[in-house]
Amino acid sequence: MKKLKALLFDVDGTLADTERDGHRVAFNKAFQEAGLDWDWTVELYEKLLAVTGGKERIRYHIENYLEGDAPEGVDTEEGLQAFAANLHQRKTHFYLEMLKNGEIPLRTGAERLIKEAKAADYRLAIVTTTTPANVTYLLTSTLGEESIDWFEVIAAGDIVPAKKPAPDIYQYAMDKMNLTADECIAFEDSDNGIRSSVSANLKTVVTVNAYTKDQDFSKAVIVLDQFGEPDDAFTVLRGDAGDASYVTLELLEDLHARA
Ligand code: XBP
Ligand code: MG
Repeated sequence: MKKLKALLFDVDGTLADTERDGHRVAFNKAFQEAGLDWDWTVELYEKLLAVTGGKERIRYHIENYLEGDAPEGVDTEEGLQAFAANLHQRKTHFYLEMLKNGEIPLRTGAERLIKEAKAADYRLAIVTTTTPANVTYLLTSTLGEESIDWFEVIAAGDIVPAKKPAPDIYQYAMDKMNLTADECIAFEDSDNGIRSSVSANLKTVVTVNAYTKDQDFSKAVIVLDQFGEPDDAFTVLRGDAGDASYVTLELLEDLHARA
């Protein structure tokens, strides 16, 4: 077994609970601005989360959930692509505005874990399907400007054509860092996320959220409700955390060392 060298963090749902009150709200603002009467409710959005990536999610909605007339021009592949890209650009604008206003905090224990790992010289990376600017703004608005430099690689958005659940984005990050899967641990929150990380042969710690708590995480090394803090213990939903009551580097070393 190789030494544990790096922690690879998903963003949406893992570092921050971004989907329901962040991305979803920003999509709806973009729809409203564009004069579309679409409303991505909390329930509908759960179904749309089957597809990762905002542009891809807009297309998926048009192709599968549209009630009433399709917007003009989406009947050709180019038209559909351009429509999704334009709408998504505005969605990103509204999402960044929310981040700038500090409306989206990190999840419990995320800041502590990142800082402890950095202090102990673990290498850090972000591995996500979201737009790169969304990551930059989330990190700087929660951890400060300098936090961008704590992450050796920020693998995000369209940097690989096949988004999660494909393993490509994890593979991309590990290639950039010149690391193999057995030198890393991944952190995920969703079915699409763990399918991606496990396909890249990564041991994966899952912290669930309201949208993902009933998904299948049988391939995770441990499933928790949160990273936790010394005074705010996690609940272990699957697996064995030993004596730990929050995610520590010691627990990660222990999980990494297990078969
Ligand atoms: C996250 C996503 C993202 C966001 C939206 O998946 O699916 O698409 O919902 O981001 P994961 P963009 O956490 O598995 O990386 O709109 O910027 O694409
Ligand atoms: Mg996620």
